[in-house]
Amino acid sequence: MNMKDTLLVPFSFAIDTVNGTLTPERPPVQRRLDDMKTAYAQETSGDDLVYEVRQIDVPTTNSNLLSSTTTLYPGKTNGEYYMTKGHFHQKRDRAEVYVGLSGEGRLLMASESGEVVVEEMRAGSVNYVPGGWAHRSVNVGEEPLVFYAVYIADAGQDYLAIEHQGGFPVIIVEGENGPEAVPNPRFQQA
Ligand code: S6P
Ligand code: ZN
Repeated sequence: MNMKDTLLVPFSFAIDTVNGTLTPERPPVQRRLDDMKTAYAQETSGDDLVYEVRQIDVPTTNSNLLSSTTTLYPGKTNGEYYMTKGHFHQKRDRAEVYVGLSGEGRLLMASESGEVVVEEMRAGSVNYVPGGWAHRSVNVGEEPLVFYAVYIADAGQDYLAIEHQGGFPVIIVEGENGPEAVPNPRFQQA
């Protein structure tokens, strides 16, 4: 590799760990209930803001690391906690690390053969998402769930595979003893 062609200038950002904003500012991608009508077990709609993603852009090559903050607001629709759309990486073998900054959440991970792992997210948690695992975060608390994600920059996001199988194998709902994972009635193994 010719480093003269690929040498980036080092840079820094500051993260507000309570609301996920960046300095210097990055424009957020916003997802509302209307953008996720079929993501939940029961169809939903509305202009309620569910989450915002602020990405620190770098060239999308496999020698760079893309990173972003996600601010996932508290709320529920038809008993299901607010969550991200969730995706496999387009390049399936690309891994990712999530670092929890504030709030309380669950990270759902599912393999293509339907295995499921649910991990906790909170300030100081580090979740390793190996390649091959779809991932969706869920806010089970009363404050925004804020986390920082770092991943190989050419990973890409595949949302359609999740849509086609009706979501993840489990959904997170409020149970008698707090949030619990229950089978997703819409899930169909691909
Ligand atoms: C990207 C990484 C996160 C999510 C973000 C929103 O690979 O996993 O930055 O993009 O949490 O979730 P989603 O499923 O809408 O992309
Ligand atoms: Zn990802």
